[in-house]
Amino acid sequence: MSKTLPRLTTTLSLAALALASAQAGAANWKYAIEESLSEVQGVYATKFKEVIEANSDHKVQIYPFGTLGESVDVMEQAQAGLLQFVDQSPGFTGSLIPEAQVFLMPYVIPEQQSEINYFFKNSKVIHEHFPKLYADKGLELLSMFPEGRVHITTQAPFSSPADLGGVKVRVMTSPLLVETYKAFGAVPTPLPWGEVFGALQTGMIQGQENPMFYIESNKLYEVSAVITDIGHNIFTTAVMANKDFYDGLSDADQALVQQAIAEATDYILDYQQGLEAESMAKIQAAKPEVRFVSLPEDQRVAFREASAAVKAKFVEMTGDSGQAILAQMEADLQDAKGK
Ligand code: 6CS
Repeated sequence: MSKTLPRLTTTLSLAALALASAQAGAANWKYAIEESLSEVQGVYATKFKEVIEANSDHKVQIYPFGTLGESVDVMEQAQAGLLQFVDQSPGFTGSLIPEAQVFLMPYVIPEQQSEINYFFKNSKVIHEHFPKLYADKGLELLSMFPEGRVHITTQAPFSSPADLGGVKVRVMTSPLLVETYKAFGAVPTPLPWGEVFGALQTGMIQGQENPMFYIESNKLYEVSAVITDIGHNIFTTAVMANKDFYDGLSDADQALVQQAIAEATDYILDYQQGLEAESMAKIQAAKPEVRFVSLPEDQRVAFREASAAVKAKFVEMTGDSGQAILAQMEADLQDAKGK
């Protein structure tokens, strides 16, 4: 036997040990989203994954919509610790954390993109108040970001709440969205996302609301005649981690997660510049007869006035806690003015 063999064996076992310990520190994190990889939540999650994987031995596996169930199923899996990260929008979180519905209230968020971005990056309501509410549900709130202005698809044009009388409009499952569309004169129909296209196709519902990119990527225009902007809201979403998992991470890994979240948030705000116009152009090319309507200000007034009842409902649903959230949000939006 060669005398060098024991030394070689030692060297090899040291290398194996180093590899094993690196692997012990290397984790596989599961991250579920409500959209496909090429849609806004998917682009965000992909950037997050890139930053994590470029700066550690960890791997991030992204589960797009449809792979693990509907949004509510995925949230249960995240709360149970089966998933480490989850993206869920307040339109669904509203039944778990009623205060999250503040993001659904019509005519509250400004229309100016720079103000919207400033609000999402700097507001106290998002960075100080909501983390406590999410923590109570076993979730570490990592980020909230906008996904674009919400548009309403219908089969016929409308210019007033009276025109929406009897029109069944699908909403996400938040009770506040139901109140919103009641106030807007329509018949709100809460449905999980997976049922929306079929319900439009069969005429079970006549309309729904979503950002333009989502109307385009899911071909909702194929089962709609009119796409209307009444300027009532933007679509907000949130990324969270299972709280026990997050609390159990080393300081270095928590810092890494925060770095990936910060980079993904900057990236997604930038990524969405021009996305609405591009999506509109694609819809126009695919179905030239689709009618785009932007309600003039004098016709928006009736919808703005109707939204006062929604604010009252929000306060009724959330009590003192919701009122404090609303007051902080209004102060943050005031601070974002002109930014
Ligand atoms: O309307 C919905 O249910 C979906 N809309 C968007 C933009 N993202 C995910 C959500 O499931």
